[in-house]
Amino acid sequence: MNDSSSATPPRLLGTIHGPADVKALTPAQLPQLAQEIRDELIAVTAKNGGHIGPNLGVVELTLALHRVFSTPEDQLVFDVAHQGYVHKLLTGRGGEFFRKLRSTGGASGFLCRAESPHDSFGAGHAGTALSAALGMATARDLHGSSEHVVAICGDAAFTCGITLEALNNVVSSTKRLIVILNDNEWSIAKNVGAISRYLNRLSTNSTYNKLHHDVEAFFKSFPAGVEMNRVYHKWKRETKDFFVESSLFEKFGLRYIGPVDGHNLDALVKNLEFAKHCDVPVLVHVLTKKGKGLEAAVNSPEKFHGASPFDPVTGESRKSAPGTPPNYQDVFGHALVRFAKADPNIVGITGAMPSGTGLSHLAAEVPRQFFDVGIAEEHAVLFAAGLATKGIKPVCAIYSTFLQRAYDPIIHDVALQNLPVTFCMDRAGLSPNDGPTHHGLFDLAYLRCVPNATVMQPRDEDELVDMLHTGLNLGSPAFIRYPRGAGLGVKIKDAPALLPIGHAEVLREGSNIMIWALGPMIQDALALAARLETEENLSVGVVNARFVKPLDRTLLLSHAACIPLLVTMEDHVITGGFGSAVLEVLQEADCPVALERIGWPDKFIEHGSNVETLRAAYGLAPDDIYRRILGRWRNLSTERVEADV
Ligand SMILES: Cc1ncc(C[n+]2csc(CCOP(=O)(O)OP(=O)(O)O)c2C)c(N)n1
Repeated sequence: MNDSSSATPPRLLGTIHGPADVKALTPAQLPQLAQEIRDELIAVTAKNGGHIGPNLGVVELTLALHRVFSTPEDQLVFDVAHQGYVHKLLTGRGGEFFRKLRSTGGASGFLCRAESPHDSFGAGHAGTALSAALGMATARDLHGSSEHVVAICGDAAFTCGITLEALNNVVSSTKRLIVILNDNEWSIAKNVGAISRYLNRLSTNSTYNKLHHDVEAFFKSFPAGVEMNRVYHKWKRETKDFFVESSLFEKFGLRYIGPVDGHNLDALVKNLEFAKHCDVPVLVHVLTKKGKGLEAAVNSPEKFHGASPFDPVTGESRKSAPGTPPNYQDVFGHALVRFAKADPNIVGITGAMPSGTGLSHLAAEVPRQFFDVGIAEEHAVLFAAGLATKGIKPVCAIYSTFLQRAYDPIIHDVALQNLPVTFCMDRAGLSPNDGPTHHGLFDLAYLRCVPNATVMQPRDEDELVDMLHTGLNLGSPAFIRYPRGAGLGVKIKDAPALLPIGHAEVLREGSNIMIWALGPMIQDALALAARLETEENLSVGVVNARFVKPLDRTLLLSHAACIPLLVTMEDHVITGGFGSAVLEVLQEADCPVALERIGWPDKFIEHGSNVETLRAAYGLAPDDIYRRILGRWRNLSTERVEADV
């Protein structure tokens, strides 16, 4: 897939078709390759957007990994896998494929087993690498084979409970595992919590640093090819004090190596070689600079963690079209600030995503009522439950996809005890460039079955504020889902409304067809209704369902009693979603009305250039839906005529 058609003499990157080509380069050529990789990363992400900061930070580390290990025989398991672009460029996924990064037909923004045999484990959610790598290492031991397994975890991965659960099990599961701690001090925002402070002390502690230099010198004293285990044991003896004083990782039974300069290829290769020959699990602590090579990214690591398209020279974000309405996340964030200022019991909780969720506004304006708990969604929800028992009104702002991780605390701790926690689930619906790990397409299905839950979705940003106000006053668990990106640009009322629970809103009357729609699908439904009326002379109504649970049973059954065709539209999987909720009500009432359910099929939806492209690929473009509704109406009319005859 590499592009070697360039007229200018081939750059080194163009000659890299796989890891063997990386190994064939001389050490002196590596800095040039690193520079070319950085140029490519910047050019592609400036155009397509993407995780530029994390990738610029791991150029040398990834090169060193491919110099020392041999994929796909050896397994590299990247945590979150948003920092796998360099790995892609070194494993035959460069050229045009990479230039279409995160777009239809191009490379995924994450690692993915279906994309390459060099991707030993797919990801997109944080904190999975260590457990998965431990599973692979244990399987290797069971099989009696000898490949290496390397988990590459960011410092923020150690704020995840799962990483710590895996750490707790390493020594009881295997004797051979390499963990790279890629420490750049940043999560998306600055990393938080005690472990982050500990890592900071570890990397700036002069004893450790001195020791690291001593280790370098120690290695230099051995001739090439020396038996590494002997070296290791001598090193261990000579650094006994260090191991006794020991790092946190030593207490978990892993040998700690580091800190290593993550931009010094020679030091990286040497330490990885050493780790490769250890017969105990090791953790190599590598210090990297997020955004290295792009000044704007070094200066603004949070903005450039996952950037929208930007100017490659200045780093300025490409301006959105003039007049673009504010994003849902910011409307939510500002509304929460307003409510929190009026009520000191209202607090906002994020799992390491202050800016993505809009809680950064709360952090800036009412910091006492803001909590960033790290990448710890389970803890975030339990923490909220605890707060709620004492009269605090917690708002958990967690993307729909990441809330999946907190499913048990939602049921067992919040809902079972009927605690008043408000959940604000951004990125509900499609997240097109990110793909299947990030689409928020399952939340209705996983929440609808939970007793005590109220589940809603606003039609626009003003209704989002009403729903937040309603949730905060509900006295039981409230879940509000809303999509990625800009709202409709409607005015936000000065005083929010308390919505009557379980009441839908009729936006347009109709007698032939009634479309019950949710959230962003309402705009499509209104346009379809108008078109069906103009082109087919059909009377089509539209309902803003607002509540998926409790559903407006009364209104629904009244429609079912006199309107021949009902349609549901949702940005969610069809299985178990809003349409299924409607179907259940109709079935329970023995109501024989025709129902057409529009939603995403029972499949994992890949990444794509935009929502429109993906909708078209799955027959969900407005024209497709139009044809589907019309076809159903015509069939129905034929059946009725036949029945009359
Ligand atoms: C379960 C989950 N929660 C939140 C996120 C959003 N997220 C993506 S990357 C990231 C920070 C990762 O930081 P780190 O592991 O240190 O890697 P770095 O980007 O700094 O290399 C977060 C919070 C996620 N991917 N998964």
